Amino acid sequence: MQLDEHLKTFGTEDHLQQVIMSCAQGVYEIAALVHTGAALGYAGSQNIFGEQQLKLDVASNDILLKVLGEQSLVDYVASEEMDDEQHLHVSNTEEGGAQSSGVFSVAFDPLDGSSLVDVNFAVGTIIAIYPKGSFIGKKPGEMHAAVIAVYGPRTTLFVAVKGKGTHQYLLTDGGFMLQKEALKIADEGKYFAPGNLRACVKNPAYKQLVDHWLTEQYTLRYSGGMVPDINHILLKGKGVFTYPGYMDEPNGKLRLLYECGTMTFAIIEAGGIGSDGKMSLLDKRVEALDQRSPIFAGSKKEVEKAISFFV
Ligand code: AHM
Ligand code: MG
Repeated sequence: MQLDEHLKTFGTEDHLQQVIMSCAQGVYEIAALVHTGAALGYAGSQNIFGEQQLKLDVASNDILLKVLGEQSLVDYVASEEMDDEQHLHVSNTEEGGAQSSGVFSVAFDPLDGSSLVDVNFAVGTIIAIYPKGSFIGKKPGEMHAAVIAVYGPRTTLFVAVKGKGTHQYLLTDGGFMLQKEALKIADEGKYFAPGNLRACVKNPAYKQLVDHWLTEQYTLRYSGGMVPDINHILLKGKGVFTYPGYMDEPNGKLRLLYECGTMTFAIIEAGGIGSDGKMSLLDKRVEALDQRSPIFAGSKKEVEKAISFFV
């Protein structure tokens, strides 16, 4: 079944469906760039995090801005590759002011894990569809839908719609086809994906957690890309992904708006949980676009166990 047909089966609202389909078109175009290596190399610019941008980062960002701009449903956009949030469409009012006609605000990390592209590891795109308006003050729990792509040997897509579950689609010659409906993450499962292992040196709690996983003979499934790592949890239906902070970087590296909140939304729609160690990431307010957050996400009991080492 095609993506748009499947979205209709669970009553996805028309406007939301249109924006999801635009995101899918963007993923289709980004996949072509990733798979051919057409835009490898540095762009010669930096993002707000001071990270070198790859040509692929910039090209993927441009693709998403283009596809989202093709209809008038999007109000604000924010991207890991842009300095600030911006209105996608602004029209002038009779009084001479400016107003946006959008219904949704869309935040994205156009190519997460892009430092892995040159070695041909899997990478991803993370897109969050929120109600209209600025992202500042919003919580990931307000999201209408998450659209997450994995560019591996195959291009696959997760779409999570609030209250309607997380589903997986496969990019084929005929478009995105439903592959797995209503993914389900079990409460327990012995897979671990330990991001920021370097933090063990300055965060003994993390080292103890890793020792626990090793002693209990958990299986390591870690690629260095958050999207393929969480993809593993969603598809195997169990496991835990962690990216804690440490003394110098108490919030770690991953961003609440662009990465942690959106991935958690898809995990929670599949029956798992996602926390910063203290609270659900869905309840955490976005105070700044570039706000970072620790993340512990996946199977409920595995996440709770992991967090217990840090309290
Ligand atoms: P990016 O958005 O700059 O690509 O960084 C995000 C990626 C995640 O996919 C991954 O979990 C993390 O960086 C790994 O970072 P590190 O190996 O530096 O800890
Ligand atoms: Mg990223």
